[in-house]
Amino acid sequence: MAAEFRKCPTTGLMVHLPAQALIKINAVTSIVFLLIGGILALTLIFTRWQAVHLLPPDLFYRFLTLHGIAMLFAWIVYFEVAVLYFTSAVLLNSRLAAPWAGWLGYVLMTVGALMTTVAILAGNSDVMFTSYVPLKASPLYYLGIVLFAVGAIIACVLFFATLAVAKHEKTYEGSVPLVTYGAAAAAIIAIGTLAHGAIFYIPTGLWAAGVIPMMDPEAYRLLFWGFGHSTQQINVAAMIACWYALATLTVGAQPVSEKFSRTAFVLYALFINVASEHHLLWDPGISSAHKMWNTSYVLHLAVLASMMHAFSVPACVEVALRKKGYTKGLFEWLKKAPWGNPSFSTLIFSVAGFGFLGGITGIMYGTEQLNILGHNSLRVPGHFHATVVIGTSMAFMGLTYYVLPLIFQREVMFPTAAKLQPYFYGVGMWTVSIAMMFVGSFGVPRRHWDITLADAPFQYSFGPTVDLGMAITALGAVLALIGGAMFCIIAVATVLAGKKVNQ
Ligand code: HEM
Ligand SMILES: [Cu+2]
Repeated sequence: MAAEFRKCPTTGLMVHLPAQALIKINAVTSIVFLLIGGILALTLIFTRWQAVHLLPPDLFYRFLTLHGIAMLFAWIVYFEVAVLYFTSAVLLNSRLAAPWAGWLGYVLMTVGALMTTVAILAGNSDVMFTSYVPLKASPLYYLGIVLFAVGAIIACVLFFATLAVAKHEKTYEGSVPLVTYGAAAAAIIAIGTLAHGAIFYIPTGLWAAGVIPMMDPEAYRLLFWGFGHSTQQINVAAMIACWYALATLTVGAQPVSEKFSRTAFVLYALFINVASEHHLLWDPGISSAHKMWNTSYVLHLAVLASMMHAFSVPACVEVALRKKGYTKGLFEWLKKAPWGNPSFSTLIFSVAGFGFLGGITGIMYGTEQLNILGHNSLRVPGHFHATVVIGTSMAFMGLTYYVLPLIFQREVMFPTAAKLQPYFYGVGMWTVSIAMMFVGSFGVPRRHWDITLADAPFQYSFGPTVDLGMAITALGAVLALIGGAMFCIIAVATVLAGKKVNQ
């Protein structure tokens, strides 16, 4: 048994080698999809910027569909699976309950992701990631997503089985660490969410295959967002678990109050799924009273949880830095913070971006009247690139800089580039998000190939302010793409050729 473990010289943790292998393969696969999604993003932005207008319409919608799937499903979920194995087996010094199940999950996810990718590239599944009925994709598209979801459910079950094994075999003392607790909140939300996904993707696939005569679009949208909104909450819970991990790893911070932070995670598990109807605020099929109850009351219990974390994470960083002696004035601790450590700068970009850009705009667009004004405009992708990109994706990037030495046992290559990478990506994505929201508030639609309506009997122009806004969006995207490429190159080069450490 012991041969299956190695002792990490840096952290003293006992690392289960089969768990380590699964963490590696999931992390590498996620980064491959990030690279694919990033290249597609470049083509999208340069199509939306009318001065370049790169892609023809069919390719625009095809790449838009694949960008959403590669990023939001593949990059994020593979990484989350790696986080689940890390926070259960590694952080608890435990063996992974059943490594074979981890591999089964990985194979299902990968076969599924490839099926959906092939279906999209084949050109008969240009349905965008929401695949709203009556848009119809090839049955392969839905089958791929279902297999992917089943694989991810297996990973969540394996996470809980490993927690049970660790408890039974007494591999840790006291209660599980906060990071594992946060990952558990994410996994609880995930199991319900992914099952939800199967409930409507299966009949929709059967409808696309001609087995079922019709799908009700209204029911589809409701079920889709029961899944689609909740998947974002898995990301939020996983991101916040990463925030606590990064605060500890970078400045040695400890939660100011464990109870406070744990209560906030419980609020997520209880309330976050209920606010799904903020995606349907314009939908004629649901009554206003119902929508308002759902989004204007219940939503705030989940928002409360985010506010609790948004105060407690910076607070624990401040306390840790003040303990190091940076006590002069109000902000010496902030000035003397390790800004050259990419995981730290990433943490700050992520917390501030998720809170100020993503969170505040999310609450605004979750209000019925404001939502109706901004719906289907570029405000919406502006908002969610702040949450899933600046928030979640950056937190995952920050953690990668520690996963490389601790799990891959390699020294991060190109340290100067690594230092700069978060600034390129962070400043770029902040620019993209703000500029998208800005032009969206002028009415520029989302998912639109040609805002001049060149093929229509009349021409349309939003005017110079919007043209400038779109150019700034493209400029931000270029910065972000440089940062994204730097991240992928550093990670892949380190995995393949980094100097071996911690052997
Ligand atoms: C360099 C980074 C990125 C850039 C420049 C970028 C850019 C874009 C653009 C231009 C669109 C199309 C907006 C529209 O016309 O409606 C888009 C859509 C989208 N992006 Fe990104 N993106 C990036 C990274 C990401 C990441 C990391 C994720 C997820 C984790 C993501 C998730 C999405 C989703 C879900 C959509 C919507 C797809 C749809 O409407 O069906 N993006 N992105
Ligand atoms: Cu939502």
